[in-house]
Amino acid sequence: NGTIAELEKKVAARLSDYRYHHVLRVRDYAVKLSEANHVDLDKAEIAALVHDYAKERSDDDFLRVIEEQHMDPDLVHWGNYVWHGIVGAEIIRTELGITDEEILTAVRQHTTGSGSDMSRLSQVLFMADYLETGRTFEGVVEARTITDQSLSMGVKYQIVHTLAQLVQKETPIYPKSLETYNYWVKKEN
Ligand code: DGI
Ligand code: FE
Ligand code: FE
Ligand code: FE
Repeated sequence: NGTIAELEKKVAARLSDYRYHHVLRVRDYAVKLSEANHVDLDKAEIAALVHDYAKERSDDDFLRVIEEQHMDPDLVHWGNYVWHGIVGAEIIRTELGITDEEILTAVRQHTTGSGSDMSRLSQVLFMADYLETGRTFEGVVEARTITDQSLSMGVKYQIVHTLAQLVQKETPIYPKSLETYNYWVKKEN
């Protein structure tokens, strides 16, 4: 239901200009990765446009949705970086009318990744968010090259490097991130 232009307007209305432009760059990168990896372009475009839709909501907004939708009570112990994907998917369903479970799951998995249940669509969104042309972290060129060669090797690169950085900064690790690491680190290609 609705066109891409309408979806763009609804997303833009909920985000700062800075973050909306990130979203548009993720869309472009997701379309490019989808073409190379035989992923449905329309699903990838929609998933990218909505992936950070809830990122600028208040903590109270997320806590209310966790309670109202009877989500995992452990979620309350985490923060925006976990909520905007997992709880955000329910907000996207309600407010944007997106019901495609593959798209919603890609949004749920876009920050932490996941183990064996990551679809190619989820992998594309996870990598597009990491590699979009505005990203400038050390290693981004290498990460783009690896991902051009193999989407799954890109996923492995990202989770290894993100986890190493979180440990370096002594930041709490969400268990799903560890599950993602343990699954993908064993992958050969
Ligand atoms: O929303 P974006 O900034 O575009 O990107 P994102 O949703 O992938 O969030 C990335 C941030 O989340 C990045 O700074 C690393 C952080 N992150 C990912 N997994 C974990 C995490 N932070 C903590 N503390 N623990 C995690 O397990
Ligand atoms: Fe995000
Ligand atoms: Fe990400
Ligand atoms: Fe993002």
